[in-house]
Amino acid sequence: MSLRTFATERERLEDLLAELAAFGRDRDGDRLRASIADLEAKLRENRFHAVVVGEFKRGKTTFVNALLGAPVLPTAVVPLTSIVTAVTWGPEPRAEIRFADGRVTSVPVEDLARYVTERGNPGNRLRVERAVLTWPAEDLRDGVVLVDTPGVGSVYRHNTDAARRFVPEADVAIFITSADPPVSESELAFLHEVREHADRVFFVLNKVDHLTEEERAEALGFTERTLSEAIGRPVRVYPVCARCAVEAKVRGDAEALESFGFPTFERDLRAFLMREKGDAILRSVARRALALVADERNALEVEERALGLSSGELAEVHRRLEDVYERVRLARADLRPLLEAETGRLMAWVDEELERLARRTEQRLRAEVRAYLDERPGRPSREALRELTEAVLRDEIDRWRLAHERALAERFRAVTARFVENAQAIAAETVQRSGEILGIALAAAPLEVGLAGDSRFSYSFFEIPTIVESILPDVRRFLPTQTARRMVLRDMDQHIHEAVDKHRGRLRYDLWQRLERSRLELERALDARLAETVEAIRRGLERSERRVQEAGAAADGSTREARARLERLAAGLSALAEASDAA
Ligand SMILES: Nc1nc2c(ncn2[C@@H]2O[C@H](COP(=O)(O)OP(=O)(O)OP(=O)(O)O)[C@@H](O)[C@H]2O)c(=O)[nH]1
Ligand SMILES: [Mg+2]
Repeated sequence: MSLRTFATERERLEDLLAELAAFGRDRDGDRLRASIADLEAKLRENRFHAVVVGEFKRGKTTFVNALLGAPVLPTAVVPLTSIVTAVTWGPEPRAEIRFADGRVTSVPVEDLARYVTERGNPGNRLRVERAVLTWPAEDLRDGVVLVDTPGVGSVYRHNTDAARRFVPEADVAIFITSADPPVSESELAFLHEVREHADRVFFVLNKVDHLTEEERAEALGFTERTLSEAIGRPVRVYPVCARCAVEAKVRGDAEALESFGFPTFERDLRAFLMREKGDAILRSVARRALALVADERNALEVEERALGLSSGELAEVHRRLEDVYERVRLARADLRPLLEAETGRLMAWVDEELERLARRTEQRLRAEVRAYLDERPGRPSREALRELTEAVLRDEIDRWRLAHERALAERFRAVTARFVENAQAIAAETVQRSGEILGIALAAAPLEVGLAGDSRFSYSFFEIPTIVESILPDVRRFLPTQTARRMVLRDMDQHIHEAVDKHRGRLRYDLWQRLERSRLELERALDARLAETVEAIRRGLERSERRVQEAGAAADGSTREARARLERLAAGLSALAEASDAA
């Protein structure tokens, strides 16, 4: 069976782009270069984020190692992973630690455990935000980023929320459970929270090597039923032995690997990523390249036609075309403030929702701080209050993001669809009018912007702000306890207000920036398309003028040859633009 992979299809597309660039160079000296470089960057920058989640000790880290094919990340029998670790492809093994205060340092890969594990970095006293590892695993070359997370429901409160935080933005989540013990309450609660994203979750039953054949079937049946109930629809569960898979890969033992079902999982994961995202990216880039081919065809038509015009007629054509272009500019300028106003309205909605979040969080924090102080009549611990505040803030913000980010992206998409249509109409009209002026039929290329079906802000994945900082009062140590309690409460109320306000501000800024970036990217794409359309017609005219000057209007075989080259390119690109997910 031939599985279409992102890597192979990307290579084909890159070849076609290189041919198109060569075509442009041969005809007009590299004028397509910027547009093509843009498309190449789109392909290269693509990332598939796969986040591995599950309760502590189910074998998440081992599973990541199995995907990598080597025991790269530290695993243990005690709750271990405390920090999110991302692994991406790189020619050399390299580890980078990012701290909450923004510092970044490179460390030897062997030292990773000192930063990302509970043992090496208890209670995250080093204040590590996350670790990023590059590793030369062939399977990551597609642009896959594997994200290992601390266990859900771990005894360490500070590390239980990471998984939830990463699910909404991942392209796929891999939920790892095992039969010993069976699916727990906290796992079910977690699944319930992320069920909105369940269409992007793979379910894995790990450690099946512990079980007899009979037990395995039973465990699989039970897990499938339990998870299906939690999610509200049937799910498929992959039985694997991650530890055996690591060992089999290290030994290069394909048979052993196969016997625990790991390759089936890997193949399905890859096919899923291709279908969900890879296809969309390839299609989008292929369509944009097709638009450039359509421009080149127009340039050829214009060139041929202009050769038959007298210089007086040509001057008239130029004049009338400039009028058309001026109208394009004006129509485009009219669209801009409208789009700005629409994004402004989206931000107003965000503000309302953030206001609600802030009110709710403040109330909850005040209630929890009071409850904490009531339960402990002695002197309140500054550290405990800090942890409590952090945990509540994180919890509320994570939940909010889970519920709102996708909605915001979808709203943005709905708003922008109209603008894309408008710009499309402007481009089509420009081409048609230019054709009329020249007395020929020209074809407008369809406008392709953004990635259909992807409603997430994919680029934000690693830009999640450090949500929580310690912003807490000094607890007065030497006052009588009642007085201390009153003062602590007063200080806490003040600080809770400030903390909530500060985090709301950060969240707002983060969302606003992403919205702005999306808007600017769209603007840029629309402008580029319109400019390319106009530019192609101009180029056709210029070329005909050059030919007249150089050789008179003698018949030139190069046009026929150029047409043939474009047809070949169009055929190759169309195949990619229309490729379905059939393997
Ligand atoms: N028998 C068996 N043991 C496994 C398997 N996968 C992992 N383990 C063991 O289970 C223990 C926990 O594995 P980890 O990969 O550290 O688990 P984790 O989910 O990352 O744990 P935390 O990071 O603490 O949440 C280790 O001792 C692994 O060797 C498996 O497929 N079979
Ligand atoms: Mg782990």
